[in-house]
This record gives sequence, C-alpha cells and structure tokens, in this order.
Amino acid sequence: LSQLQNKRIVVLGLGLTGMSFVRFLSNKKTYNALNFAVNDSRSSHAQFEEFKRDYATIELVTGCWDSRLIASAEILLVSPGVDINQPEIADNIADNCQVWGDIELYARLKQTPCVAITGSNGKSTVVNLIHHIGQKLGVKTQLGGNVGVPVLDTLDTEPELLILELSSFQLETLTSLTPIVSCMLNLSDDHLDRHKSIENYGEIKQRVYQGAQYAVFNRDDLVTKPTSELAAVSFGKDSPAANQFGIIETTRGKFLALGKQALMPLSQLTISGIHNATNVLAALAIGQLLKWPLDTMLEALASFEGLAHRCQAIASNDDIFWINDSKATNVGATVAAIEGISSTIGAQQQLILIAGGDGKGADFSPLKAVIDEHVSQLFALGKDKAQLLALSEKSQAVESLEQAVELSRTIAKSGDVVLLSPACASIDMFTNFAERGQTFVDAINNVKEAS
Ligand code: UMA
Ligand code: ADP
Repeated sequence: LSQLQNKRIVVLGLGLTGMSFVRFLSNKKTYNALNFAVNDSRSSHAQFEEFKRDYATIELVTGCWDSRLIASAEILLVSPGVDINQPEIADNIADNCQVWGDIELYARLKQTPCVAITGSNGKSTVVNLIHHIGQKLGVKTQLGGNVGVPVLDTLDTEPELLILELSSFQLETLTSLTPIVSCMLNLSDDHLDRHKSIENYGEIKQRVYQGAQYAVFNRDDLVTKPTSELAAVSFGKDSPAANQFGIIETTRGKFLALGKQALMPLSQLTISGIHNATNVLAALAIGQLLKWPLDTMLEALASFEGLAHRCQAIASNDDIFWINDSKATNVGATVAAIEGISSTIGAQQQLILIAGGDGKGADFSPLKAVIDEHVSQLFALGKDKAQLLALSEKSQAVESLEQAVELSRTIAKSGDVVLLSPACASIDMFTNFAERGQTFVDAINNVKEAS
C-alpha cells in the first residue's frame, strides 16, 4: 500500500474494473482513503450518475481523455478496455508515471496462490472447469479477472486458489503476477483493431508465463509454447507422449489420455466438440500440476454443466435444434463450433448459420472452407455483414437477429440445426454477448408461440 500513498492517482475508465478501483481506493476502513481522480472518455452513462451520488467529492472528468489529468498522474490505473497506446493517452503519460491494470495492482498488494489462463478462446470454460473440479475436491477456489469478477473486489476473501482468466488487455499492463501454473490455450485472430498484428497479440499473450512456476500449453498451436525456459506440460488432439495430455483411439472409441493411459471416453464428456475435449485436457493438466488427484478430477467432470451462450442447446417445442453460441466473438470460435457440431449431425441434416457483428479488424477467410463444407445457408447481420456475405453464395443479409430466426425457421426441416455463432463482437447491435444470446433465445420462443 505504501506504493500508493501520497501519490497522484488517476483511474481511466469507469466500468466494472473502474468501479472496483474506486471502491478499493476509497475504502476508508482498510486503506485510509487515497487521493485520486477518474477519467472516462464517454460523454454520458448511467454509471456516472451513480458515481456522482456515491462519490461526490472525487473528481470525475468525462467526454474526452483529459491530457492535464493524465499528465499529472504518478500512478495510472487503467481499465482493460482502454487502449493506453492511443496518442491522447500515450503522449501525455509522464516519465515517472507507473501504469497498472487491476490485476497488476492486485499482484502488488497480495500474493494469493493462483493459476492464470489466457488464450483467444476457451478461457471462461477452462477457468470454470478448474473452479468446478476444485470445489468437488474441497479446495476453496475463487474466480477472478476477465470472467467478470474484478480481482480487487476479491481482496477481502482468502481463497486457497485464485483462478484468473486474463485477457490480452489485462496482460498488457501486467508484470508482477507469480502464478503456480500459467496456460495459453490457443491463439487466433482477435482484437486486432487494438493489437494491430497477430504477432504482437501473441507476444502480449506470452506474458501470461512471466513469473510462473509451471506452464501448460497447446502443442497443436505452438505459439502457445512458452518462449522462456519453464517446466511445461502440453495438451493436444493427438496421441500424447509420456506425461503429456492428449486423445487416443481405442477399441472402445476415443479417450482422453495421459501418455498411454486412457482416462475417460470423449462420449462421456458433458460439453461437446473436440475443442471442449481440449479444454478439459488443459484443465486436467493444470490440476495435475496443482497436485490434484486425477481420479477425483475425472469424477468431477461428470457434473460440469457447461456455460450459457457457448454452443448451448436451446430447448424448443419444434423439431429444430437451435444452438446459442453467442460467445463466439471471433473467427476461431465459430470455426470450432461449425466443425464440432457438423461432426455430430447426419449427412441429411442441414446446418444453418447466423453470424455477423463487429469483426474487430479480423480476417474472416478461415471461415470460408468450413462454411463451404458444412453450412447450407448463412444469414449475416451487423456492421461487418458484407465481409461474411462475400464468403459464400449461400448467404443472405438480414437486418436483425429476429429476422434471421424467422427466415431460418422457414427453411429448416425437421432435425436441422440452426447455429448462432457470430464470429464477431456484439457491441454494434447489443450491450454484450449475453444480451445477443438472450435475444436469440427470445426470438426462438416468440416464433414458437406464434406457430
Ligand atoms: N472506456 C473509455 N474509453 C475507451 C474505452 C473504454 O472511456 O476508449 C470506458 C468506458 O466508457 C467504460 C469503461 O471504460 O466506462 C469500461 O471499461 P472496460 O471496457 O475496461 O470494461 P469493464 O467494464 O471494466 O470490464 C472489463 C472487461 N472488459 C473489457 O476488457 C473490454 C471485462 O471483460 C471483464 O469481465 C471485466 O473488466 C472484469 O475484469 C469483458 C470482455 O469483453 C467480458 N473482455 C474481452 C474479451 O473477453 O474478448 C477482452
Ligand atoms: P473465452 O472466455 O476465451 O471467450 P469461452 O469459454 O467463453 O472462451 O468460449 C468462447 C467461444 O469460444 C464459444 O463460442 C466457445 O464455443 C468457443 N470455444 C471454447 N473453447 C474453444 C477452443 N478451445 N477453441 C476454439 N473455440 C473454443
């Protein structure tokens, strides 16, 4: 805490993370309230009114980045969604100023035993898997980070293990974390509007391994392998070498495996698709490095229910299989969903895809081959729909998700699958991916009622 006392502190961004900074800095009981100001570049938001009511004495500047305020900061506490490389911020940061995200501040305040998981896709699934397994083992675990729980809000808890989901945005400002195990699950185009190139994005993701005791990486995606010297265990879709995790073919079908040891049939997993099998392998590898017993971890998998908005089957009264994969906010996730789902359906069943939104500067071309092979009709919506329409002749533009559902229903036959897997962020049309998913589910229900 002495690092913060008598320093001029400026908080950038007043969302979930920004409010967690504010609660921490103004917590008189524990920290004797520190001196700080807040800056958000939006002009108006419901959050601002709440802030003015609860923190009337704290300076809040909104509507633009305030160069004077930023230049005055000795410590800049940055929300992950704020790009500190934009000139309005970067050009004003003083030479003696320290720039920390919330994870960095947490790591400087408290050394909770932790694991850190990053990657373009599967982070939330893997942290929740580890959390679920930990709970079944009786370990006091706590989720934190990009999964939606600002870590500073957990400062008062004393978990045996903090399970951190870290985005590239959070890794950009992180140097002091010392995880027991760190893992980069995979890397595919995402957030390139901010990170500019996949190489730069990959380098930022590699920071997850800084300060870690052990690494878990994906041998199918070698950019996930730590570039630093670190004891490491790998997972992958192939048959694994000794002490590594993978998948083997047996006379009883495909099994998760540790070396030559068959662990569990893939058919018994509660979350479907080969991408989810690799997520489970990553969680097992991390658990094993935490010295968690393998047999109990495998037992725990049976009661993991998966997360909403990730390849989630939606109950309906019709005989169409509706799948909500609204969390597919990048191309890699949608490729995985199409490949995973098409491998489970018969040749006569059609796969209808609803996609589109804000592509965040990504290259959509990796979608072309899977759409050509598996998708019978694509409905494209949102800001970047033109790029999706260009991928396939079997495509049609729609104005809304409701219209996409309506049109899908008119062409879907009994047993067909309609998949919402946008390959894009939702912010051009929705508050977030959850609202987009719920809109899809509501549209399915409305169609049901109308029919
Ligand atoms: N802001 C500005 N100017 C900007 C950008 C943001 O003023 O140029 C302000 C906004 O007006 C808003 C605030 O900053 O008031 C929002 O901050 P934020 O975008 O950092 O979002 P938070 O609400 O603090 O939520 C963040 C993560 N969001 C992002 O990284 C974009 C949440 O991840 C995370 O759960 C939360 O911290 C707790 O750690 C969400 C996310 O979309 C789920 N993450 C991305 C992803 O998963 O792909 C990285
Ligand atoms: P994240 O937290 O990294 O966004 P989620 O677990 O929330 O990851 O899943 C996001 C999307 O990525 C979903 O559409 C999901 O089906 C897909 N997905 C999950 N795991 C993987 C994986 N290992 N590879 C590719 N896509 C994945």
